[in-house]
Amino acid sequence: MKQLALAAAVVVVLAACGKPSGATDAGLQKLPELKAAPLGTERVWALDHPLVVERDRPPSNPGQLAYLFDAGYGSVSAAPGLTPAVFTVDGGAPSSSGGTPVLLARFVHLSDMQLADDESPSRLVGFDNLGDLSGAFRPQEAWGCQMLNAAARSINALHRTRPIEFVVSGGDNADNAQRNEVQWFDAVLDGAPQVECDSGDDDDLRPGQGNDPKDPFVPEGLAMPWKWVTGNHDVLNQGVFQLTADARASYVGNQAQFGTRRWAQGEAVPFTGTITADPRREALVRTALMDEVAGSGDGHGLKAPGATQDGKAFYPVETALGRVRLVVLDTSIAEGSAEGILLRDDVENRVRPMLEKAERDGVYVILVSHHSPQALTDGSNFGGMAQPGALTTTQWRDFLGQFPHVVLHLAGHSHEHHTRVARPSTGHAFFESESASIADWPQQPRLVEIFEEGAFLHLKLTPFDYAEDDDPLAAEARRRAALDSSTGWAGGNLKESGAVELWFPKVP
Ligand SMILES: [Ca+2]
Ligand SMILES: [Ca+2]
Ligand SMILES: [Ca+2]
Ligand SMILES: [Ca+2]
Repeated sequence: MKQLALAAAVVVVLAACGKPSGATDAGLQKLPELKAAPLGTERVWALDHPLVVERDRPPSNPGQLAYLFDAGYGSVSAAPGLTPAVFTVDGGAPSSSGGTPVLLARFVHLSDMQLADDESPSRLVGFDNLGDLSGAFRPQEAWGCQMLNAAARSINALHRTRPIEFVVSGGDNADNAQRNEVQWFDAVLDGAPQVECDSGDDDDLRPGQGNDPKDPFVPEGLAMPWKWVTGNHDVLNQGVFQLTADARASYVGNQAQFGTRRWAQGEAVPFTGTITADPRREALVRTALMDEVAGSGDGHGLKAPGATQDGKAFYPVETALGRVRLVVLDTSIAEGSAEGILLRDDVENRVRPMLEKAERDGVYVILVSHHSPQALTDGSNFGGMAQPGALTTTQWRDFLGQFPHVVLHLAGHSHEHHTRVARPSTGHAFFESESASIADWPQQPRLVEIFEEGAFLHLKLTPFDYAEDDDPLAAEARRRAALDSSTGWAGGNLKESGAVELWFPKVP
């Protein structure tokens, strides 16, 4: 009964506050600039409630969500800074090189935003579970644009302390390969005059401006360029299923078959049945995705010659001092499957020339892809089919081992911070590291700093929380993500803090 009353109230509000979609609202203001953004080595937000798997209380049910908040899930406190874990390629003690550190490059890795149009018929919320499909629904997913804006505010504050050259994505920028999701991602990071992350009905969940995630707002926008990396969620339905003609038609239709959200009926999900169609929900096949991103802002790396061939993003990113170069790889599989792939043809024709050039130039290389080498497959996992010419994890590591300037392969996808040393059977050892997501707790990008220090490169990867200062919507999103994590509904183990220092011997 209570829910019905609430739904009726929301419908009244909608009728009262309807306005043409895309209209600009006068008087909207950016949030104030942050005074400071602490790094994770100074302070982090920590969960107050231990992990207890609440199998019978799905946070997708507003009654259960309220119960879980009352039970203390979602409560967070500021905790002391993280102590970095130290890695060397030979497993020995870190070198006390004695050299004065010289900063070679400083950038941010921002991974797995999974910005979701939570009202789309493409949603598969009905499949949300405690296991492999935990990502089908998140109680914070409607707040994605506010979370991304909060991350941009923190990155800009760090930049004002010491310049950050660029932000590189970790992939899974959108959740569902949808045009409006990609456009929202671009608009928030590029600092559009206004963005409204709302589709179908123009919803106003709480009357008034700037007080709910479906309200328009003025994003801060990054103060530095950002670079695109493609993830499985950027090219597939829910990160798993191919965008068939039927799937593409359903995206812009009015039937929610597998569960979505219909705010007019309140927060409860999944809703199945007839919803308001929206052409801005167009599914983006990978060539259309490349065109959409390349056509926004400065093109986000995709205007480099040959960068978007075959709809796959492979390109280099230079750093200002010219001593370190990023090489972006596209490991997504448009034919289906959440896991990653590297095809021998792409490696030989697109990656090898970039690595050979880096070697000729004497430049250190950081590879960046959505999937880590550990997540490389032949494409035959759930939702996909075997692809000819796929490299195994071992073959990829052995390939990289031939290039002495390869220092690190940086990735996302796992939604957890993880670091390891890769020791190929031939060639040299290097590092692999995955950053956590923005979508799920701990919702942290990482600052990547590369120093030259005596006979070593010294890499510091440091997570940091997005700011919630003057931003109750970002704070609400954090508490929801905390609740999702500590009730077991987000999956994952979160064993590593993500603060690491990596020592790599310089190439003579
Ligand atoms: Ca979930
Ligand atoms: Ca809506
Ligand atoms: Ca709205
Ligand atoms: Ca509102």
